[in-house]
Amino acid sequence: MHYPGPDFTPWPPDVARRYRRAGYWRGEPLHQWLRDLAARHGDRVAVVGGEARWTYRELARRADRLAAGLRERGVRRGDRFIVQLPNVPEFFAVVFALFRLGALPVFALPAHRRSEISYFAELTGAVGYAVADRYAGFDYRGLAREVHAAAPGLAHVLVAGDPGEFTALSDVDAEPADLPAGPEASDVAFLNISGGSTGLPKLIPRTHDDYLYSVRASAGICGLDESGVYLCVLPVAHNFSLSSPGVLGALHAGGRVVLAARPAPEEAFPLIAREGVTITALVPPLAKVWLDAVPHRRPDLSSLRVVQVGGARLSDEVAARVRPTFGCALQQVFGMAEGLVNYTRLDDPDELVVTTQGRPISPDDEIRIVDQHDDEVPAGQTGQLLTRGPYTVRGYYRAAEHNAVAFTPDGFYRTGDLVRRTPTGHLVVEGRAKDQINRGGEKIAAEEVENHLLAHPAVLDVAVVAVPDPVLGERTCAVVVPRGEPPAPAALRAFLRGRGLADFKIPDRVQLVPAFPLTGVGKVSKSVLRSRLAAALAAGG
Ligand code: J2J
Repeated sequence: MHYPGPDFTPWPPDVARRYRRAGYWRGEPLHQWLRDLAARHGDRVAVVGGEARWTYRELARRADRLAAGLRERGVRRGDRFIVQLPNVPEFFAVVFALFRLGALPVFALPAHRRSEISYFAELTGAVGYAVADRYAGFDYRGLAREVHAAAPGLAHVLVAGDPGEFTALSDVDAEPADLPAGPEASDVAFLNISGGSTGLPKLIPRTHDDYLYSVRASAGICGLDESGVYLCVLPVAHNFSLSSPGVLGALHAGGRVVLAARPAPEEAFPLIAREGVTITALVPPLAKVWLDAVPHRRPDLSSLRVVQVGGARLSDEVAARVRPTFGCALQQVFGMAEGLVNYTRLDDPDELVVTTQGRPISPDDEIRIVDQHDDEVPAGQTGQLLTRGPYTVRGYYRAAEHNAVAFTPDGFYRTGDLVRRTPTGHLVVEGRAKDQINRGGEKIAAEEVENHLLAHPAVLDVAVVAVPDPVLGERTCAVVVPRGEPPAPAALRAFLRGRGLADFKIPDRVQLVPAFPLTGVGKVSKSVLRSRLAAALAAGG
């Protein structure tokens, strides 16, 4: 299948020159970066996960041997390789091995299922797929079997743990003596997943240069140094936990990464005490769960310096509880896998930390807040956020048509977020213009779920919208106009599961209606649907 559009939309040459001259892009590819870290911090512990404690040297050695093993099996520079690993140390060996070869990891979330993974395989023409044997009660070898049957191009299925009929990751091992030269820093290093707002998920090509800049600058903003211990509780491959400053930021500082298999307080709190964790990153619903757990569990959190919260809007009330309850600083993080990341700073006054979502990393992050005609709104007013800068991409992977609407002609990314800016330059997220549901940090493109539901014979029309939720912030509701006999909600959910859709995208509620409220131009009015549903919910419906 041929996909229109380039794999990668480069920055204009004069802009790229400017970013290099400013020292943002340093010409260092990620595998070289790891080698330098290993030279500097060799015997220090880099990654802790389960029983494993890998030093920097050990991590670099494993990545090199795995790279040589993959090379022997035919993996080449420019190949794509789907990586769907949970929070296990092998994640690092695999991605740095791929970086070393110049093959591109395609980051998938542990929650993704056949629908998402098959699509990534098809879109990217991936040659391989790395999974864990089992995780959170799910057997990924079964998923690999299904995906492989539909995408025979996936020549290498690698399994961390018991491989079944596939290849054990530990068997991919060779002397790294004559590996060819690795990729350039200006090359695309990997494909990130976008939250998405369209029918099919989008992939985001990030270069070594641009990503490392965001990691380095983020580590600085978060005050990470060799004494830093980062606890990774969110999925490691998510942009937040990978780079803001995340696991890579902790490595950059010569600190230690601690991987939590599950984010629940009973797992995370003992790890914080045992490892002396200094910083961690949470989504708002998880922050609430942790805050509520502190009075009962009385954990030793005395090592914590910073708790970051981001991925979805944190309410001011919950934000205000963080410092008194955890005894450390709160940092709000408003970021996106496409690039731009905003942080409240550690020396910001409390008022700003509690009520804003921070300000951009870079002095060269360009921010425009505009109305529906792309005209800037007056200072302090709410509008749509557009951005471009030294670590914000200029286009999605193989998506020419979508790029024409998702980016302005002069290269600004349309975030779809509604924000206002305070006089201090901090952004406050006021809402969203994109057709997406943010379910406690997990992003759901309404159109993607709608397209699946439209394939059901008893669904004439459907609109997937957000309904307010006290725990998650938002949940999903599929509003369905039936064709003939109304389908049972449970049957629709089972139908979506059967189509291999990730669980978090399965609608929480299904509402049957005879017809949709229409806008003036005859389109479904989702805003009317949303307010009707919210009103019905508030009234106890
Ligand atoms: C409101 N909405 C937010 C916040 C993200 C750091 C942190 C988060 C992400 C992330 C990330 C928000 N308040 N604090 O990649 O590096 C919503 C916005 C945004 C979208 C991006 C990082 N923080 N959001 O969440 O690519 O709508 O990245 O455009 O998953 O999440 O989602 P994603």
